[in-house]
Amino acid sequence: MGTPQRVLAPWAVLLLALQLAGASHVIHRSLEAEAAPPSVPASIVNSLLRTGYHFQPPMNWINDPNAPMYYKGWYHLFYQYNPKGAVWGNIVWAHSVSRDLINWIALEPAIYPSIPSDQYGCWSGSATLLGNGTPAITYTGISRSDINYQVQNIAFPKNASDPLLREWVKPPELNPIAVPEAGINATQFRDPTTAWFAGRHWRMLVGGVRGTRGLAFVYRSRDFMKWTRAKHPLHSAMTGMWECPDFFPVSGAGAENGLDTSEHGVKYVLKNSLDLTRYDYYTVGSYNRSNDQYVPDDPAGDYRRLRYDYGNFYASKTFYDPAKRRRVLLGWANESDSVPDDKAKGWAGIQAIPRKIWLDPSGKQLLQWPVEEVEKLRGKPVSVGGKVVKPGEHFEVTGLATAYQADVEASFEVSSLDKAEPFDPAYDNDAQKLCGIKGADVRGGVGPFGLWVLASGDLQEKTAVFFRVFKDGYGKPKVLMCTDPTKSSLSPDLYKPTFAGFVDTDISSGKISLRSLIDRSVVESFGAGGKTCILSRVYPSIAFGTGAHLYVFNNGEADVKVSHLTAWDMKKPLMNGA
Ligand SMILES: *[C@@H]1O[C@H](CO)[C@@H](O)[C@H](O)[C@H]1NC(C)=O
Ligand SMILES: *[C@@H]1O[C@H](CO)[C@@H](O)[C@H](O)[C@H]1NC(C)=O
Ligand SMILES: *[C@@H]1O[C@H](CO)[C@@H](O)[C@H](O)[C@H]1NC(C)=O
Ligand SMILES: *[C@H]1O[C@@H](CO)[C@H](O)[C@@H](O)[C@@H]1NC(C)=O
Repeated sequence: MGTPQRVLAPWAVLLLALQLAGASHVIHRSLEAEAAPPSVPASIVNSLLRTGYHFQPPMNWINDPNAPMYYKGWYHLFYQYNPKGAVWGNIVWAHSVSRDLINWIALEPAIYPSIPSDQYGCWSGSATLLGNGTPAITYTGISRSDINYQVQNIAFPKNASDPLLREWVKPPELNPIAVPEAGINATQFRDPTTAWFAGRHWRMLVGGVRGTRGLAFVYRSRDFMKWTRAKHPLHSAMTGMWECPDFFPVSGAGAENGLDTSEHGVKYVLKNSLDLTRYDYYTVGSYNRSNDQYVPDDPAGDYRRLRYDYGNFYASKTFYDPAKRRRVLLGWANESDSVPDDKAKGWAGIQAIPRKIWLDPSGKQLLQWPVEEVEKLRGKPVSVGGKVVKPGEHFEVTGLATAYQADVEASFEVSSLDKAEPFDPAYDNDAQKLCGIKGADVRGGVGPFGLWVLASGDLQEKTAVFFRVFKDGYGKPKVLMCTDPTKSSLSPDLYKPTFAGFVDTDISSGKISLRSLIDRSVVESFGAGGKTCILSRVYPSIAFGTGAHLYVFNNGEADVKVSHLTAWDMKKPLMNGA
């Protein structure tokens, strides 16, 4: 694996020194001069399509977020990283720190192959703050060269007084802390969670599979050093391999404060990343501390499939932020371009904007909202109020300096739900397919209405983020939220799925809200206050830079009023020296 490359630019060292000296205000870099788009479709290998305020290193491949935590005034984010290229491989844990989850400083890789039990790769894992406040990291190591033989390892800070936690030690007498015993498939045994303390033991989960049954193994320890597997997994379901399990308490329906992983929750959330579909699913349920069993509230929940995000969002992980008493979710979004394009541009993968998450007042699902710190990037607002969009009409939201790098919040009000189309129950579990058939350009009854983002002035290119309201057999409204990228680019070889999810919201008043974080090749949207979220990667060939526009459209038969819409151009934060 060799020695990982330095990722800390010299000027970042200087900024870091300034921040450590107390000058920890936000440092914005000015936007680079934006070139006018060319008149012929360009290659997607274009610096104007590199994201502006989503997390990424200066170059190379990234995937799963690892061990997010708050320690001595700093947020830490580690992530799966290939120091040698823009495709997966040579995996180490890169490391960045932040005061606000938005401005990031790159440090040296923190965890890289250095002991027999991780010599062929350091895969995903988590951080736990121990009783004395010191963090520990548990992670998956690859210990054989012939197959991806997986064991679990532990690492501690070399110097716990260093708030930046730059160096980690892997005690040889402890590692590995767990091996695939008889009955466990050694190539399907990974991604330890943050541990929690209950009774006299610490517990942590490790993802796995038995046959086609995905499961979360439970490991217990009294001292955090010696770990023993419990007889029964925490939970399992016939879904294939569970990667990156995450398990945490929530403080009650509608309560926005987060809980430390060891605190008692009114409810618990179990998330797993399904290797088969490559999406993150979760259930809300109850956890019994005496037998370490978790039971989803909705017995069909393991298959009915609530998702954090209905777009590109995988291998996510949460952590408890004691500074703001909230639980924060981080997730990886991959590219939707081709591997040759990734190699040509020299980078692949971003992290979604960190989201605060809490239990919806219904108790049935989570709500998610971009952390408030992202609002510090907002520039001058542009507002629209009380504007009615007639069937088949659209209007441009003008005055935004950078419609390609913006934050948009909109509240819509539908005049009447009478014209809602009948809902075909065949699509009950397949919003994405329904959106594929009823995309943004297919005329509807109530909707499609919403935003055209990253749109060219002639509307040849546009990504539609919208709602469409149906009526089920009992006349009850059913709301679909969708991102339709089929017209997002004239460039070939792009993955353009019509990502979609249903929105469990009461639209009887006709009101619904939408927020979109637009960032050059990212459209990250939050429907109905964060009930349904969709992150899409798109690569416009003309609607980039100053060629990008923002519109509101209504392709239904009912009038839609834009009660309020505010859009802000977004500044570029400090981003790992890039
Ligand atoms: C540990 O970190 C603290 C804070 O950064 C520093 O003052 C101290 O010198 C470090 N100790 C060692 C042994 O490096
Ligand atoms: C272990 O998992 C791998 C990857 O899914 C599979 O190819 C292999 O057959 C499994 N081995 C056993 C013994 O089930
Ligand atoms: C929790 O598990 C224990 C031990 O199996 C059992 O006695 C108890 O009834 C369970 N509690 C609930 C609320 O199910
Ligand atoms: C992201 O890329 C697309 C297109 O190549 C794949 O279809 C997805 O499976 C992939 N997602 C993940 C999580 O790997």
